[in-house]
Amino acid sequence: MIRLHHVPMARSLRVMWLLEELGLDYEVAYYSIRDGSLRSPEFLALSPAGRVPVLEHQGAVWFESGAIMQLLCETYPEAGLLPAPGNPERARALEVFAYAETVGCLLENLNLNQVFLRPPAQPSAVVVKLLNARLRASLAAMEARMDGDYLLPSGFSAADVMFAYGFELARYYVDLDTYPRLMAYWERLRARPAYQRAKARDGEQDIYIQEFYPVPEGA
Ligand SMILES: N[C@@H](CCC(=O)N[C@@H](CS)C(=O)NCC(=O)O)C(=O)O
Repeated sequence: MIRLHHVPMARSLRVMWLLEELGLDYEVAYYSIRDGSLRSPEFLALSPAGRVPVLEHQGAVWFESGAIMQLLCETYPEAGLLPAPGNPERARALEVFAYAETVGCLLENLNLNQVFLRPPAQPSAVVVKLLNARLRASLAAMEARMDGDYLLPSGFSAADVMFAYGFELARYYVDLDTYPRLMAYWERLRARPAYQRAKARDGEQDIYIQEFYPVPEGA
């Protein structure tokens, strides 16, 4: 039995997309980031910080999206979605796995400031400006390195799933047209049937209320 604990449009979408790429059957337990369900004792027993994704896989319980992605790729090596130890591309793949969380943490902090803070609390305009600049710099660095169809020279891999999830979400904070190579890359990824199946199961997101969150005036 495989069960994914999932919040629509959260990092658990990475795992959902990978499960689709692997062609595995899985159940989905849906949660909302807003209703307290991630803080229930039952969920905290699965995920110590009360975060998604969690994957129950054949009796094991895994949390942290990067670890889950790596474990899945290594459990199903025949899919060829992560270079094995000894393969020269493995270093690049693991770098991208971690870099995706550099981007993920910037998005998370922008979300805290610009989406989740409720009045009378106010975001710091200066902090938002810095976070936004750091996000743009992180994406620009990947844009500069993008010299093929996918992040690894050998082709599509789980590294693309890890990184592209954050690139898609960055549209709430930055103009993605600033990154033409990443945009062309993203169009290639969006066309993948597995991505489309994952989006069909993702569910209705209740994280973002606006289409775009600009840096506040006066920052
Ligand atoms: N590094 C962790 C981060 C997980 C994480 O923060 N997930 C968010 C959704 S994207 C979450 O569950 N947040 C709930 C909360 O912070 O209360 C991972 O990659 O799995």
